[in-house]
Amino acid sequence: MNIQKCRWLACERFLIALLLLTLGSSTSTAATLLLNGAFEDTSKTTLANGDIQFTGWTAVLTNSGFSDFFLEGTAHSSVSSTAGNTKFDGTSPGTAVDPFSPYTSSSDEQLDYYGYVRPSYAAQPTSYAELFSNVFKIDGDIQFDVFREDGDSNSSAFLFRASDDFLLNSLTITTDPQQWHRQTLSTSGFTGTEAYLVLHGGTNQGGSGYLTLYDNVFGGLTVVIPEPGTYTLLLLGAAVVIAGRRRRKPAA
Ligand SMILES: [Ca+2]
Ligand SMILES: [Ca+2]
Repeated sequence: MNIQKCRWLACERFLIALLLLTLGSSTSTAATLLLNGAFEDTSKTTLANGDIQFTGWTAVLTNSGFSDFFLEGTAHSSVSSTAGNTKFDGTSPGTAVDPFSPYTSSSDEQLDYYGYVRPSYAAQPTSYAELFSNVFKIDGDIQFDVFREDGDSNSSAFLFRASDDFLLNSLTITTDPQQWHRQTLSTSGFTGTEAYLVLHGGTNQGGSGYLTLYDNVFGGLTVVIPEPGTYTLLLLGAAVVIAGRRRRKPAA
């Protein structure tokens, strides 16, 4: 084996290792919580079409519905004082306890953020808001916490396959109002499928702006879309490897 061949072999191995490393780091990062699934990153941008872009989520507003991320236990013009004052505090016999920042006492409330979706102030049953998650790889059943302000809160979750928007499963939420409940949306048979979740909130009672709160959404591996620079690096690496292989072809 001559020196030039050795250099090419070393070069190729380095590039293959680089390719594998880049692919491995750009397709997924292990996590069971959806990206911003606890709604703690509250930065947002209103898009030209009126949708609201959050980290990990896009709020789509239909017929003047509302959605935002909101600090639990505080007043807000779009959130009733009843729902706004809930602190996962066990004062209602709900089944869910905040897994990340659980209320411990009035002097240690561990306040955190949740996402809310609700109809317009006029609260027509045709008005609602939905939080669309970023695309993720299904990694077990979808689990989330939900708080319905009223029995007539129209609350539901939908799971769509990302490639063709096919509805994989849905859940109509009928939990007792005024309590945090943990809900499970089965993903049986769909592990590894790229999907997105839609969390819906409207009202079944015209004129009453009942809302739905969501928090702590689990069940997916984050899908990271490679940066344009990463694509360039991959293409450049592949081109050099192919060129190297061609160059080493034995002469006829
Ligand atoms: Ca939270
Ligand atoms: Ca909390």
